Amino acid sequence: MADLIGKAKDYMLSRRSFLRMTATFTAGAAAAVTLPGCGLVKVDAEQAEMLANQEGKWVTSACWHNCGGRCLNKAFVVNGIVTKMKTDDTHPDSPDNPQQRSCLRGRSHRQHILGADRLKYPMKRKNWEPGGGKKELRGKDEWVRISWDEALDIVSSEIKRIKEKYGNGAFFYPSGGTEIPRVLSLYGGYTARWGLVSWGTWADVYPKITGIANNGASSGNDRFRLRDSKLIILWGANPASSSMGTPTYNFLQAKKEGVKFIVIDPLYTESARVLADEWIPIRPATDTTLILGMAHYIITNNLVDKAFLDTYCLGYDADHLPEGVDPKENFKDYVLGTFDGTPKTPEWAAEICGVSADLITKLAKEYATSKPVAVITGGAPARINNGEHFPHSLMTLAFMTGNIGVPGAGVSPNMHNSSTNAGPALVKAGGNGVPAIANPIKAKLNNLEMWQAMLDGKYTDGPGPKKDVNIQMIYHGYASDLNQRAGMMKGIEAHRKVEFVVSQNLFLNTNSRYADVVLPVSSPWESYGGTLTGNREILIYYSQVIEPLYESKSDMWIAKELGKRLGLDPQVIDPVSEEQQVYNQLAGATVMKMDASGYEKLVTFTAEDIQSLGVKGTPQTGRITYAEFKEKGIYQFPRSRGDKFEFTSFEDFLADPVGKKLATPSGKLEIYCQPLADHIEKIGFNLKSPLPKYEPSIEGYEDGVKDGYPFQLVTIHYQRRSHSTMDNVPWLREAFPQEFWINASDAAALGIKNNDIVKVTSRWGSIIRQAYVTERINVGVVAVGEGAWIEYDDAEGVDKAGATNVLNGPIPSGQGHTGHNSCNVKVEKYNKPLAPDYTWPQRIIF
Ligand SMILES: Nc1nc2c(c(=O)[nH]1)N[C@H]1C(S)=C(S)[C@@H](COP(=O)(O)OP(=O)(O)OC[C@H]3O[C@@H](n4cnc5c(=O)[nH]c(N)nc54)[C@H](O)[C@@H]3O)O[C@H]1N2
Ligand SMILES: Nc1nc2c(c(=O)[nH]1)N[C@H]1C(S)=C(S)[C@@H](COP(=O)(O)OP(=O)(O)OC[C@H]3O[C@@H](n4cnc5c(=O)[nH]c(N)nc54)[C@H](O)[C@@H]3O)O[C@H]1N2
Ligand code: SF4
Ligand SMILES: [Mo]
Repeated sequence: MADLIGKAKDYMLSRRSFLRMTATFTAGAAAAVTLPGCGLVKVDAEQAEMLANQEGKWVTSACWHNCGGRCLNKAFVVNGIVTKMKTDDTHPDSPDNPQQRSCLRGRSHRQHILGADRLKYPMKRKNWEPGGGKKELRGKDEWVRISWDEALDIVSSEIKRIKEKYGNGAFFYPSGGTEIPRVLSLYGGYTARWGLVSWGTWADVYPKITGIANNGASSGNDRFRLRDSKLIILWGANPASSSMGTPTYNFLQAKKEGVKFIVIDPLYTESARVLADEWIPIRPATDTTLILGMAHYIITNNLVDKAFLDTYCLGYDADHLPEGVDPKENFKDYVLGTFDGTPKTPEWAAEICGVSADLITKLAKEYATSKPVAVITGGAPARINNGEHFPHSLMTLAFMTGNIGVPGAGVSPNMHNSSTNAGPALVKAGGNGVPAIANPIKAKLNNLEMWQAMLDGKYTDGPGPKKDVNIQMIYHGYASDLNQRAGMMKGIEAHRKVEFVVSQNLFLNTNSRYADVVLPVSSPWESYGGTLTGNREILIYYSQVIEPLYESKSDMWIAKELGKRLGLDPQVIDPVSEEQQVYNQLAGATVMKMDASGYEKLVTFTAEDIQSLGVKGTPQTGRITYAEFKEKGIYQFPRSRGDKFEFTSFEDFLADPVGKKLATPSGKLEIYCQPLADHIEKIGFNLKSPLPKYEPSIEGYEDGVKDGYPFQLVTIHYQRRSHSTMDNVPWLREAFPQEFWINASDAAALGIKNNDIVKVTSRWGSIIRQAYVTERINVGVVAVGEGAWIEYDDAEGVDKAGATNVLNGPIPSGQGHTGHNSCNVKVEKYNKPLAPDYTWPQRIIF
């Protein structure tokens, strides 16, 4: 193996040439634009020559992370070694049929998968003993290599012991993968986790007020219809950093056709650099006031689309409320302040959101008069504590101006690869044929309560008194819960309290570092293959690239081996072979017929194909042969302007509001939404009015002012990594330095210069980072990329990596979805040096 890694190193693309490419990418507007059209990674001349002389083949490699994009990546495999990567060259690139080109992460994937810090062998903590041993050493103990047999015996005997002593409810499996949950479910069940981190309050608000599930693809326009917009507002959306792949490129086509772009964001983002005609900096977690201020102007200047509201909506004014509701409880009177004495004027809004009243007025006028307007919003502005008012009011603004259901109009809560391309999937994979196994235990801990629940044994289950829970084992699978959920310092405490922690991962990431036993997992590059979905026009079929590295094993192998030791039937845990699962997905894959009348089979399989794959199946005819799909690695649906697959959400409803009524109690768009209020009441954290009203967020701007935390923190999705995934890749660390954004005037007032080390403190913890002093962020706002792997310095009481969930508090509210962008902090200069993290030692434990 050492030799294999040595050989791979010889072939590596030089760090210098990679950084050169990164520099072009981050340098400015042109950079993000050119990504879809730029060349492949360059290698130095000597290396190019050496590589050219090698016999090898291109294999479609998985890029499977939860990264907001989905691109075609190929690995050149020579002698079982990956020597270089490339991206989509399966067809000529054009604006109408763009190639699905990868980002810097995809291009540095070898540095990740073949990293020296891959977990190589099962390891246990030196001071571990049954029941935990010195539990306080979790996160700082030494590691000891053990055999797979010993590792599996330890994990299974702890599972048995804990079940016997405390019962199944003591097992906590927070997230990721289906394999271990199958084992735990068959073994009597486990306490699960609930609550979303991505969508913020859009998650339940969108379906409650529209009757349509919020899966991203269901809202807004497809990429061609976006070109019909007059104005596109990126309302807290930064696709150039957080939806890599085609979204920014699609926006550019709209821009080329003359669409105006306004960006409302505390940061002047990469997307703003590329697209914005105007940038409106705002205070985080206060957007609702901006919306209400705009609504006030629109109402008082007779710009309301009354016919739209009367026909399609419930709750705008006293004449359109559900029966029995107090007529004072309507949106119009709330905005005008008729009964509460506070008109939500632009001046009122300006005080809170920091956007001037003049600008609010101008924006309102433009929004109401330049129809159609499309609003694209990431999860970010709704990723705030008790922030249900934001999505509710943003939708209402669109209803008031008839900016819904018309080509080029709409509100799209979406930050993934469908954000510029809404509409039903034009190609999709079939199911894998594996029957689910239900978890017999119904108790679930909310993201924002789980660590505290482990510390004090209580959790919320509805509006009644809290219930008891006694977690004694944390089993970390395919996720990064400790690092990626708010309240990390509580999380570490909880990890040091329970009797057993196990983590299966590719790396000694945060979950693994704080565990007793770590199990090395093989990556999808080392597995048989599979499918990946992306934007609605593509399906990717990746294949095995290399053999499993070192002693790593698949998640399923681990599940079966544990199952055997727990007396479970491995056939029930793993009833369908990997080969058959992939075949099922491919044979079941469907593609939209060219006349849009429904779906047909995608892949042709001959009897010989089926035989050579060693699977059960019957020959079928589809649009692409199995061999071609495997070779290309992608099927891309052909599109053109004006085709039958263009899409705008709510178009059907607008055409026929009775026949195609919505799945809400009123059949209409609900500005007055009792089901939403009931839903939140039932969850048990707080109450919400059925109307969209402004209520300051917990740890929003107002709390910061009140409590002496003058800065509002936003935690952005960062190009270095996909959440915490790939944070350990040194090249990416060097390219994206995990900097702390602060406005130049704020920095000057604190005596902070560019690259100075600063300490950032919230009510929950402290981090240190180097300052990026810039005009590209609003005054009073600071930002750090989420996902860095915590490096806690106990002596100093600070995290050196800038792990944002050290700062984000575990504050349960509303729907129970996390509010990572409402967080108050203090900032001060830190008078000790901090070396750039790409120079830090990697976490190599054997
Ligand atoms: N402060 C702050 N925190 C945030 C956010 C924020 O905006 N601010 N954003 C939130 C959002 S939107 C999200 S979606 C979450 C993401 O939170 P997570 O999904 O928990 O985070 P990832 O870092 O994607 O974790 C994936 C892990 O799986 C591992 N892995 C990859 N492949 C395999 C495999 O085949 N098997 C196994 N066993 N492991 C594998 C990777 O090494 C990695 O450790 O983070 C949230 N956290
Ligand atoms: N590079 C990279 N891309 C990713 C991911 C990743 O980890 N890395 N993760 C993917 C996943 S799972 C998700 S869920 C998405 C998240 O996608 P988003 O939520 O769209 O991404 P963010 O970077 O959190 O925020 C987008 C913009 O919103 C702004 N913003 C923050 N708070 C507010 C606010 O209160 N008001 C307004 N108006 N703007 C605000 C931020 O400054 C930022 O520019 O990203 C996906 N894409
Ligand atoms: S955007 Fe995502 S899928 Fe595409 S190359 Fe980057 S990491 Fe891979
Ligand atoms: Mo997410």
